[in-house]
Amino acid sequence: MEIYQFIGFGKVAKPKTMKNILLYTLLLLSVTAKSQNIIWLSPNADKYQQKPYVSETATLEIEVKILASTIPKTDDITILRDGTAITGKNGEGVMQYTTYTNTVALKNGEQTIVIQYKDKYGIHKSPPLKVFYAAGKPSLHVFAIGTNPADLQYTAHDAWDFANAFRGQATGTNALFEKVKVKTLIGEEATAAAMRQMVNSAATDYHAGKIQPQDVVILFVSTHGFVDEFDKQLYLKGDDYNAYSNIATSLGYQKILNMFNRIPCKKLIFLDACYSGAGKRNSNSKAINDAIQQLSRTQDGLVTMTSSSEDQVSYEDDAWESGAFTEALLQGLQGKADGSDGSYKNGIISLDELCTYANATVPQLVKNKKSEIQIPNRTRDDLGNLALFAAANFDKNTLPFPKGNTPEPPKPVRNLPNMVFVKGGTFQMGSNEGRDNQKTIHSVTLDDFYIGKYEVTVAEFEKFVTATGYETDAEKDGNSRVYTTTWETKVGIYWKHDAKGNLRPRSDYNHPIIHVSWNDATAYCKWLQETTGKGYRLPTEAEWEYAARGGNESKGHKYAGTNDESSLYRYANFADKNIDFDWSVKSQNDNYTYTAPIGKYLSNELGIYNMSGNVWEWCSDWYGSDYYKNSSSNNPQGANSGTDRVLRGGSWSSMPLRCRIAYRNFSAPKNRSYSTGFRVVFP
Ligand SMILES: [Ca+2]
Ligand SMILES: [Ca+2]
Repeated sequence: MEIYQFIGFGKVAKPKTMKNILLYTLLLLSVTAKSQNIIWLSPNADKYQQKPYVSETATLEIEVKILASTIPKTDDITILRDGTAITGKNGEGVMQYTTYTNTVALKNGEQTIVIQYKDKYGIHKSPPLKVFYAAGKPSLHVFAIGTNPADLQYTAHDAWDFANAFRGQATGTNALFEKVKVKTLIGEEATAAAMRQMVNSAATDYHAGKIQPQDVVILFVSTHGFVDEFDKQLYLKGDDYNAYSNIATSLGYQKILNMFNRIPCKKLIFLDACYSGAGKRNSNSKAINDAIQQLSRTQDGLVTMTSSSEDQVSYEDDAWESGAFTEALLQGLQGKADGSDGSYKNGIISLDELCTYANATVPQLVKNKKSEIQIPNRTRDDLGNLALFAAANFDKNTLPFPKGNTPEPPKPVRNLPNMVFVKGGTFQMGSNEGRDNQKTIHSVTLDDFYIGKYEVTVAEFEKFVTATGYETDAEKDGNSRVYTTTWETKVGIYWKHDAKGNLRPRSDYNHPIIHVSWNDATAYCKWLQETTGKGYRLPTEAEWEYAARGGNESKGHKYAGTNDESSLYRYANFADKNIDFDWSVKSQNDNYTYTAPIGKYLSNELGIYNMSGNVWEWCSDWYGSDYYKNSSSNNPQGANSGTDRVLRGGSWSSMPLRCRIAYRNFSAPKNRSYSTGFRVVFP
């Protein structure tokens, strides 16, 4: 057995089984065959081949294992720093069996350490170890990304507030950092391309010397995330995210790690990777956390903290004016985290203290407001005692939240569609003008109902899609109908696009939803039903016409709100002088070429908007061209069967004739276009 001690496997149990004896023999043969080896034990040079090991102190404890055919002597060992032999700080070092330890004095900056061992066979060198040491304080680099999804209020604010809280950390007597540099991407500027560029800039800044190895880099990201079904990777959605090019419009978490792996700093990632639902964030947090845990563990000097743990949802609330996670982090930095991990209070918040405080506080906040469970999660604790923040230098309001980046996300997403009460009654449905399908004026009696004051907006529809993951017919089939200079079916167009097929800016989410089929409109109503317990549905054709006529306050107008075709521009968005159709009315200007935001024109007698024009509106009925001849008089529901559903009211592309209240249009239930939308009724 002595032979094993001789080559120095002192820390390994002696072989007791045949299998182990065989392994030992193979190892021995391999050592002998390759002659001598010097292996770094500490620091582990394998981990630092490309980037330097960053020493916090001016001296470095080293430990190597020397595999040799004879017992090494300390005299035979030399420490080379940048090729020059130096003596160890404590003299000649210690040789214990095959393990050699010593303490090396470091120069300022980067240097290469090599351990050399000389025997009768020659000189043997360890792999080089790059070491970086900097006297003085590190600098802090904060990168903060906050997109502005319509279903969440505070993601952009969170990123802004978190980043700016650090601005004061380089000032005053207790400043922890030499410099603090803050970069933010907020709201619309946080496109996927800009996010990638920001992450890349950390690596380029490092190679340009703007970020030093001893520095601390913090990345804070607050946005929706998803785990791709094909590559199982976590992606963080850009503000320009669209489902058709979901990867291209997102930032891969793996991409962040790849870039961060190139820089040897201490890297902290705070991730609020929201997933869905108003006021809720990542509802598939298990998949997200699994992806983060798996990836981050392999990265050096990197801690990732997420806003919630497995199978939990992250929340935000008006009372905090932020997500629970950011609220707790900011409270912690302001001083509440000091001593939270059991250490004494010293005014300095360490990473451990901040994480401990967030872990204790987020569940409380969420339990109090939402009666739900949310516990933040972190990948590992090897940077735990990193001093992060001097509480006295908390600086939340150095800069106001940027204007022009939609600081207040569209409010309607929080609200249900605005509804107008329509008192039931009896009216004369149909008209003797126009096509035959409108003729046979007949008496119809309706019960009371409520109808949408406006057409359903893009923001309202997005709320539904975000909550349910619903795919519209346009998305399933991969196209919709748009108007460019001609009418055309265009690939890749769906509810996020405008009538020309361009992606709508978020500021246009107050326009009516278009590119939705009857099926889509019905699915939206069903979701509203399930969410509210109220009987949301599409209006019947009779309800639509009665409401458009002004119900029991009707003045008998031809168009919703007016009988005067020459003043239609005040009541409706139709084919006016702004668009060049053969049938455009060049004498009128309604100010909009395509769709107009809801509520832009005058309402009808009941205070309902855009019943004439803007977008065609789906009704629940099957279309029957001669239905009026044998319609039931009491709450008629339309034809018993058919191939098309009813569309009413005309649109931005219609001549006045088609914007008349009595005008009947129709299309197949899965058809959708630049001009088809809807509004809802209940019960
Ligand atoms: Ca118009
Ligand atoms: Ca309309």
